[in-house]
Amino acid sequence: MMPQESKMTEKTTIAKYLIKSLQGLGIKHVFGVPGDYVLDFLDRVIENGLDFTGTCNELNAGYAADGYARAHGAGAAIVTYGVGGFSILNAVAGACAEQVPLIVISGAPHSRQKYSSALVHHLAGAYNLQLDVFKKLTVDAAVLDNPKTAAADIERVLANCLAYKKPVYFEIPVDAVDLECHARHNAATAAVQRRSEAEILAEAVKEAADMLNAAKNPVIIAGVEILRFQLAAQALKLVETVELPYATTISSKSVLPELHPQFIGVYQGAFSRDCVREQLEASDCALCLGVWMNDFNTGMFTSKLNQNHLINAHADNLQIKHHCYNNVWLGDFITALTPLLQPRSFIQSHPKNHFLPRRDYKPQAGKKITVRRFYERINNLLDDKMILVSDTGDCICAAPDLYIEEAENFIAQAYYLSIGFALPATLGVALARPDKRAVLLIGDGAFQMTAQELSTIIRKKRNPIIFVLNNQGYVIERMIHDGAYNDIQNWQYHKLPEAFGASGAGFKVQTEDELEKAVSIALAAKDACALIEINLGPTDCSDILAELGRKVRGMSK
Ligand SMILES: Cc1ncc(C[n+]2csc(CCOP(=O)(O)OP(=O)(O)O)c2C)c(N)n1
Ligand SMILES: [Mg+2]
Repeated sequence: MMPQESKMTEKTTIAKYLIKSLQGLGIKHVFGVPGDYVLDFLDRVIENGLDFTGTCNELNAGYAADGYARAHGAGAAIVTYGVGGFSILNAVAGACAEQVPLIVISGAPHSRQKYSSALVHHLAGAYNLQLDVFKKLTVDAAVLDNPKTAAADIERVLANCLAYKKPVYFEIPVDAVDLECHARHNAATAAVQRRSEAEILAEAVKEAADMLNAAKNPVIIAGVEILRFQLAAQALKLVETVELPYATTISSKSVLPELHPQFIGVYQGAFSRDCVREQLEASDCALCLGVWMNDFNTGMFTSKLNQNHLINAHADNLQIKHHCYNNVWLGDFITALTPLLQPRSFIQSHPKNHFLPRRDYKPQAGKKITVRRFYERINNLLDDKMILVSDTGDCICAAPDLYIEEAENFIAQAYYLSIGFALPATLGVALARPDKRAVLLIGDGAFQMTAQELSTIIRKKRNPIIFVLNNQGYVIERMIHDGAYNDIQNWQYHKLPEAFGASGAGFKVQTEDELEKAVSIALAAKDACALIEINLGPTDCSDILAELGRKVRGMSK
């Protein structure tokens, strides 16, 4: 697992080497909140040319860095000890669950105080408590207090972050920031290769190829690991070489382009559109590439994919029917499998039916806006210059039906599902991808969790179009189990841009023509953010949410 060796070393400092290593990963923007234990490190960050974006709290810094990582490959957040470190934890848990390479850097008290057990501020218990907690949610962690080992620690921790696509943690005591250390010249932090065992790979590939070649109507399901491990080009090559129809899941929506003749739709078990479900469940061989079979991706475990017809490849192992192969790396499997498959004729194997969500949309003056009509309008708004970000709530239930033309233009925390993720994540996406315009769908409940970050979006002059779906509370919970606890204070959401310093960027929409007007102003103001508040009935929701509510209600009985 060690990066490539190089004997040339150069004199640097712990802080400078960590910053240079982040820059080596292509990171230009970092997020966080200052505090006395991290100020010297933040000075080095700024002096060495990283853009530090201060967020309103640490949780939001974590979400912003997560969004940046999803859009860019890796992201970093910088916090102070204790109060900052413990505040960011839910974002780290989300990155751990969703396999996102999020790098957390925390300042820490002077080493002398640690060794004398001085009762310094922000200490919640033992000095190593924060490190111990982070170790549970990260793939690797290091305290950078020893100049002899710091450079190697930095390289190892970052290499593991990228290899396993999991969060990592660094802690730097204030006295260690400027300690001199020797680091390898041009250390290739990213040079970690995941490998397969050749004989196991060959046997697995042969069995999979025989099964696929003998099948009458095979299909491919492209999963989220294709996205995380940057295997989309290889997966698309396989799909196009063999001309098989493919589907995705909500976690992997848009991992391959949806504007493609072989695309069937998003599969979610019984929640899928009929034409998607029928083709997948009638298939006599489904090749699943990096699919997470969790509750949300399988329509609350209603999926009826026959285990006897499944080839289920994950990052490091592969299951065919009822047996497993270990030490088979997904990238190697796809590359080795492609030439062994007999190409089908497109006419014979192309999807019998795609789910085509885009319909003509003509606004009707004075007509109250509904959930169904709103998403019809969104489907006519999205294009290949936009990245759609969705929070948890009815919007993620409606998302399978939204049409994302180009690959990798959809971002959501579709498994961990922490509400409020998407607004700060949009800040990260907007900084990582200035070439695209972010479009955010977020419920009023989720928005109230992390709303302050709208002010950072405005401060950083980003231009997302933010739709706040105001149904006066938690409609997803209302559909599952209603009670007064699902109602929230009805904010004047459209007034917030002005309160945060952006005049003319807020719109309140009650009718279809008001939506039209707001959208056209937002599109014309290409460089400014817009917040469009959509006023919906308290139980108006998507078909999928209505079905999910029935299912979850049934499960709890
Ligand atoms: C941090 C967090 N707390 C609580 C929940 C449980 N939860 C899931 S959806 C939801 C309501 C979301 O409301 P809103 O954002 O308004 O979307 P809507 O359901 O109304 O479309 C809640 C509270 C959660 N997923 N994450
Ligand atoms: Mg709501």
